[in-house]
Amino acid sequence: MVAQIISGNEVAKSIRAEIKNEVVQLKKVGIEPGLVVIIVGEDPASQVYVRKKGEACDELGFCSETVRLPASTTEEELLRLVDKYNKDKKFDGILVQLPLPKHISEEKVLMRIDPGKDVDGFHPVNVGKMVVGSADCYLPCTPHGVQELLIRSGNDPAGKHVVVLGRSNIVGKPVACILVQKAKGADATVTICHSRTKNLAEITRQADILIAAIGSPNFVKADMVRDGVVVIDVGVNRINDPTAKGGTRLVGDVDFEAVSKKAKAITPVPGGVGPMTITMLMKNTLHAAKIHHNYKG
Ligand code: L34
Repeated sequence: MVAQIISGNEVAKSIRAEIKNEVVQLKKVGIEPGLVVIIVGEDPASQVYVRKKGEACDELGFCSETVRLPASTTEEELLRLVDKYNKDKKFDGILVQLPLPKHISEEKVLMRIDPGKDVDGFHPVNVGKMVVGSADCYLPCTPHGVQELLIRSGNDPAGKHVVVLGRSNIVGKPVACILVQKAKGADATVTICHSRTKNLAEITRQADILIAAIGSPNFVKADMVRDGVVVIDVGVNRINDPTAKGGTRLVGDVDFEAVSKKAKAITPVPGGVGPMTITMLMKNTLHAAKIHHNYKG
């Protein structure tokens, strides 16, 4: 079977075009969506993602600011900065890039963000609203991006057995929660697997849709999937490869070469889920701007 390659770049492009049009309309009535991204420390992967978020803001006509803080920043300093942006009307969304240095409590910082500006959807108020299926909440960007990729690539999860590999708060748990919801673009039967799961391959082989989010390079092998599976690879792992430019190469959690031979559809890494994460962040920020300005367009 020749798998359909689900291009996150392409889907992201069309969603961004939709957002761009909306921004044009908003600007006519004096509204400019604003996003502030805060990054603490020098983690190279985080630097890349944060730069891409700033570039997306520029591309779509959002006002944006990136605050780069040293790894030595104290929790108190970061909390005070969050307080400042909570009050600043110029910014509709606040994003604190994770992971944070060990001496700062991520939970404390995320709790401090005004839930109305929590475009990451990580604040417990938004997490709670997501669980009950409230329309009025910010869905976390990567899980929401996964759902959009499935829908827009013609792979509606309704009635399908979705197997999620990984139980993180950023991807595994929320993506399971979103896809099991009684709603359009969801309605799946969901199984979550993790490091303590017994007979993992037996379960993954039952998947109609497999979502890999464990952060382990090339973990999913061909013998772990059935013919015709749809695979969404959330992993972004940088591995050493002397033949690659810079000596490293990005790979997902799925052995793409082998698994794509059995799959009906599969996302690549890079160019799959990554661009969707950033695009859903833009969508959440646009939504926040509309709410903050009581815009009913
Ligand atoms: N607060 N922290 C917060 N919000 C988030 O939504 C994130 N995440 C995850 C890490 N920490 C976070 C991201 O932004 C992961 N993530 C993310 C964002 C973008 C990309 C990957 C992960 C991405 O654009 N990936 C590109 C390749 C980038 C590269 O060259 O390294 C891709 O095509 O997959």
